[in-house]
Amino acid sequence: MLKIWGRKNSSNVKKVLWCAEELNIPYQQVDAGGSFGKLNDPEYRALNPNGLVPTIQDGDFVLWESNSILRYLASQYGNASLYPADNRKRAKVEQWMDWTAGSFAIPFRDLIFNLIRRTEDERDHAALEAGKERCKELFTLADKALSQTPYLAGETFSLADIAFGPFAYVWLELPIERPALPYLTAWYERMKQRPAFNQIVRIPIT
Ligand SMILES: N[C@@H](CCC(=O)N[C@@H](CS)C(=O)NCC(=O)O)C(=O)O
Repeated sequence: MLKIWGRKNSSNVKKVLWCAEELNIPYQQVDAGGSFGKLNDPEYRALNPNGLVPTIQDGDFVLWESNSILRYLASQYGNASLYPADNRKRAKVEQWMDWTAGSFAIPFRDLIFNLIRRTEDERDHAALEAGKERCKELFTLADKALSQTPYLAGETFSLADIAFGPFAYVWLELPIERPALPYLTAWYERMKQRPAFNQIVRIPIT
């Protein structure tokens, strides 16, 4: 059975669990990272030399990097609408996946770590403010895209929404000042109609 390593409250792990649920792939989730530790165990490092989650084991096949895992699961367990075969449609999905990984990772980490995971003494206020501003810009850009199409990569739900969803959930639920982003909010309401989004992504933010 597919084994998914990673704590359930990690945004990158959530993507993989959500994708597995959408594709109805039976899986076993193994807690690792955060307070669960394990990431420096030699057995884990042998699977993922980065010492990060998520990692998957599918039989003897091992893979890390959450967005690569999404692509693999959709290709291997076949769902043409999540990851379209048409080159141009697929490229749009890839574009948004790369954008979430490349643009969000650092500002989002700076915002979350400083806002909820650090004490007042540990907090880096400059990084927190910069993260807040950048996230605002990025979510505003997503709102603009979502004013054109109901889902990030076009007319249908895809891996792009899965890669973006866990970040958007946290940002939309955090007690911070946000500009009014009606299209992003409407997209969020659409995600809430998906049982797997509610089950995997909408859990307490810790
Ligand atoms: N680019 C990697 C990033 C992985 C990553 O940063 N994972 C974080 C959790 S979101 C992690 O392992 N942090 C250490 C920990 O959880 O202890 C991916 O998308 O898989």
